[in-house]
Amino acid sequence: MKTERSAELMRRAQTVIPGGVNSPVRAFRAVGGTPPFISRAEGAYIWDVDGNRFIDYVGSWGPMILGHAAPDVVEAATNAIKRSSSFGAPTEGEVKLAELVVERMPSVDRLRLTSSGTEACMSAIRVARGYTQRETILKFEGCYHGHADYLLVKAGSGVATFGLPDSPGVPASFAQQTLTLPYNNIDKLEELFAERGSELACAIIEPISGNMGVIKPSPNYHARLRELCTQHGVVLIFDEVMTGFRVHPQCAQGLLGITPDLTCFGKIIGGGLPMGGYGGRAEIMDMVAPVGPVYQAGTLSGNPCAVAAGTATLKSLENQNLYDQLEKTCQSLEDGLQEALKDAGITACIQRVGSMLTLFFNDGSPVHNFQDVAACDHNRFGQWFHAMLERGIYLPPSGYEAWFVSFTHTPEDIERTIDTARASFRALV
Ligand code: KE4
Repeated sequence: MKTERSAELMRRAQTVIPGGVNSPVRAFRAVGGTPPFISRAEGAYIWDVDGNRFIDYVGSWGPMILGHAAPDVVEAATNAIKRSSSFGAPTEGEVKLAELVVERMPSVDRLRLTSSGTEACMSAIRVARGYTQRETILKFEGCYHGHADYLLVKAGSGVATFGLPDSPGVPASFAQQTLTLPYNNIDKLEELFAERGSELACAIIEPISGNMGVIKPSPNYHARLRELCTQHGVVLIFDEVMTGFRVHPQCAQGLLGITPDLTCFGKIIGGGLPMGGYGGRAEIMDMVAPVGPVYQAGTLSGNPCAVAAGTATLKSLENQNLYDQLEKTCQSLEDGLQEALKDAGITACIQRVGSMLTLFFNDGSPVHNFQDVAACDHNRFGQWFHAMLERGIYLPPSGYEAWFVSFTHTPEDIERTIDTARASFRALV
């Protein structure tokens, strides 16, 4: 595989951009090597600056469910930018997008758009704190909600102890207002809510995890979390930045049948342009300025080009049978990978929800939480990642991430992926 131009660009990039990238995971630190610099993409394929073509399972980390350069999205964004890229004033497009989300999502009466998922999550938490007049928040180990200081926190020593900063620059005082629990552990939920439920402003969770690989909630987990939040007056925030309109036309909450108080959106809602959003019950969302006292703002919030791209994307996701077709594609991918693993005599655990999938190199046991993921063989993942990349399959460069399949991945692409996996597994043994 030719890599000269990417290598040269990485050398230049590192002299002017930290690590040569604008988001850490892109630097391939978890798998080693130099990342290909991408020049263009179309449908399920991306091309790098050395002319290599890959079948893409990153999909810009989730937004590209329609495939790259989807014609309707390109046309909508192109027409929008011809009318200027930004006004800093209300537009009809924002109203239409908000109406579309409110109509589609029973739990959302009001929606505020932001420019990223991080902004959406930090704003939802601020609204929850303002609404409840409480300061302590609860998050779950392995879930990622963007890089606001008080969310870069790891669990303290005991359930009821305060969080610890998980990055330099995060003041201990900020971390101390964040409690962390293991994902999928109902007993720990019961214990914490019994002890401190009345102190909590909110519980924020990825309803189906994607940021420690794909992990499904255990049976009754979210139902119990919902009950405990209701019982203690805690705002339940579903962070659907990744799962939103990815796993179901009504997001993970529609798939799971759980109604959160607030929902965070991102990725697909912007069609690949910078966009996030948060929304929920009117009585909570009407706390948000200018109608309420909780301040939140953004120069490019509701940007007309991102709104055009996001609206075109959501309109293409209107019917369930599109998701059914995508489910068939992803089931065949999962089945083929399982068979290839078996034929190679390699044990691993594949976990999938719709078009989000992760292959964990372990003894084949199911993965329920962050500790289980950390115990997987991430060195082996790195070797396999490169064996696949060299053969034209572009996977997320970390064993803690989800793969994303688009509507444009054809049966031939899936077959090619499985054949390549078969060859790559052989290279491992
Ligand atoms: P952004 O600020 O990156 O738009 O969104 C943060 C965020 C919030 N919530 C969830 C559930 C998310 O998955 C994300 C961002 N996801 C990562 C992928 N693991 C983005 C990739 C990156 O950081 O470069």
